[in-house]
Amino acid sequence: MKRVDIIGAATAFGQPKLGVDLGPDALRYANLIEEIEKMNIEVNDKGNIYSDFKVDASTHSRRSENNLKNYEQVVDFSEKLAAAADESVRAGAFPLVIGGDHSLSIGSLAGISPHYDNLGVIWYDAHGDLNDSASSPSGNIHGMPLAIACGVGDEKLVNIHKTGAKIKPENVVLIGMRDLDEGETRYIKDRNILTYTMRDIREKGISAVMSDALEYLEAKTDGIHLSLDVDALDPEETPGTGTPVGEGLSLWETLLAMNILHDSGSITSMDLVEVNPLLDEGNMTAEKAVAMASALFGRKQK
Ligand code: B3U
Ligand code: MN
Ligand code: MN
Repeated sequence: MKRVDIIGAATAFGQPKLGVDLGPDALRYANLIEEIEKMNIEVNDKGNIYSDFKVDASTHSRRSENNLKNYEQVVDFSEKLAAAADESVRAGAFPLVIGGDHSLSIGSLAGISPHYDNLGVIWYDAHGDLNDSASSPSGNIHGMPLAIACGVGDEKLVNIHKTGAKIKPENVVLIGMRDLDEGETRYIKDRNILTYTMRDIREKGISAVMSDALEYLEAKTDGIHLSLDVDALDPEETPGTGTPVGEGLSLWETLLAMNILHDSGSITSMDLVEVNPLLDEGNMTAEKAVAMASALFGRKQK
């Protein structure tokens, strides 16, 4: 790896709560850059990307007609982020996109995927983020980015940066699932997406799950993007996030998962999303998120 590019995705438009756009700076305050540098990796902090639209309380209560909240804002932000992520991969760097809500993955995957023939994706999250405007119960776009990357959903969002689907459903693995909507469950079944629910993780153990996921993806992809939503973890571990769901992964399970991914050498880019410092206890969610990223870059657990 030549270097890690930190791309701050300061967006909150994919969901209704103020504060998640401050996530990138909370992660920097928790020493994200210094911790990765400790692994003898060069880090280039590219600063934050902001939408030209202003974030305010009224933005967050607006509901557009097509059940896509803050639609124009998300389109605008996704184009900007895609350009930055594209540039980073082009330069030979590992893009680490720090959020920001999970709608940022529309832009990161749009920018990264054109550099691969078959990009794999590990979606480590309590949620599938596989809704479209018809199936979404909320209209929040952070519940839709994986479907959009697979080519399902609003035309403009699907065609960000490059026309059409960015990834194939058979190159996706879902890990940590415990809050799926009906439409998402149907989509997973129809496309036969490899899915590990919390029950699967309890039965098999996180280590076997990660090895199986890697084996499945490595056989048919030429790069693997990790999209890590901190709400994959139990809210006791990561309270500073907008849509916590109980009975989640522990920190040690996640650090072990990140170590296994590191040892594989197969991860080529990453999103670290949904840290909301305004909902946090101190800065503990950001601190744990930094520990997870450090583990992906090689910091070993004792
Ligand atoms: N599936 C629900 C809830 C949700 C999705 N992602 C998050 N929450 N973080 C929805 O609104 O699409
Ligand atoms: Mn998510
Ligand atoms: Mn989530």
